[in-house]
Amino acid sequence: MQADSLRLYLVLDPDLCGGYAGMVDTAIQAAQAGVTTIQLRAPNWKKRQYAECGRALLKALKPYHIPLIVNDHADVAIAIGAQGIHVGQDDLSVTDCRKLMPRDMLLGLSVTNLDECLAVDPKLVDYIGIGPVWPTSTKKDAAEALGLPGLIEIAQHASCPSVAIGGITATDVPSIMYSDVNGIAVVSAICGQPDIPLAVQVLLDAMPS
Ligand code: TZP
Ligand code: MG
Repeated sequence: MQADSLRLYLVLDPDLCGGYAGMVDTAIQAAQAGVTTIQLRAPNWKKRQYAECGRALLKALKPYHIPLIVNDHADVAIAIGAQGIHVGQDDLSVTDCRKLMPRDMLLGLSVTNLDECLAVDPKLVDYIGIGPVWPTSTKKDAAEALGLPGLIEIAQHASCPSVAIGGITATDVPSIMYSDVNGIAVVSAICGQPDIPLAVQVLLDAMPS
């Protein structure tokens, strides 16, 4: 995976975006404004709805040439022809995902501590999401926040590209980007914001060049 694609990674949330249509609308506006990857994440959805929304997102995002990553469900991601899959430590293992996936599809893995990071096989995993950096109300079952020192330690040991996630706002972007990650992933800093293009621009402007 191009590490540049991880620079500003938007994770869509149906509650904050106002459902399926709101997610597609948010994705289009955010892609136009410069996000570099988009993930479909809807932990309470059935797979049928996931696939329908994923197909709508793929169609809407086609002109922008940015990857669409499907959270949790490898079968959905493969069936709809998404560019990637993102799994957590309790989802289908990365070894099993790779058995199912076409060769050129991307695979991301969440890590919440140093041991999980050290266990990553970069031959299987294209990127890791490290977090939560700060406490977040967006993910109800999030692990304990790492803080900046925890993020730095994990990012420095990563064997593949990485993004930081969890409670990140524009104010944190410079310090987080200096911690050896390739980008930041956000939900609430973009989803549900009154002006989506502005929210994206503020995050991009805060990135060190
Ligand atoms: N994984 C770790 S924290 C998190 C996810 C999906 C939620 C991040 O949301 P926000 O609103 O950017 O804190
Ligand atoms: Mg998961």
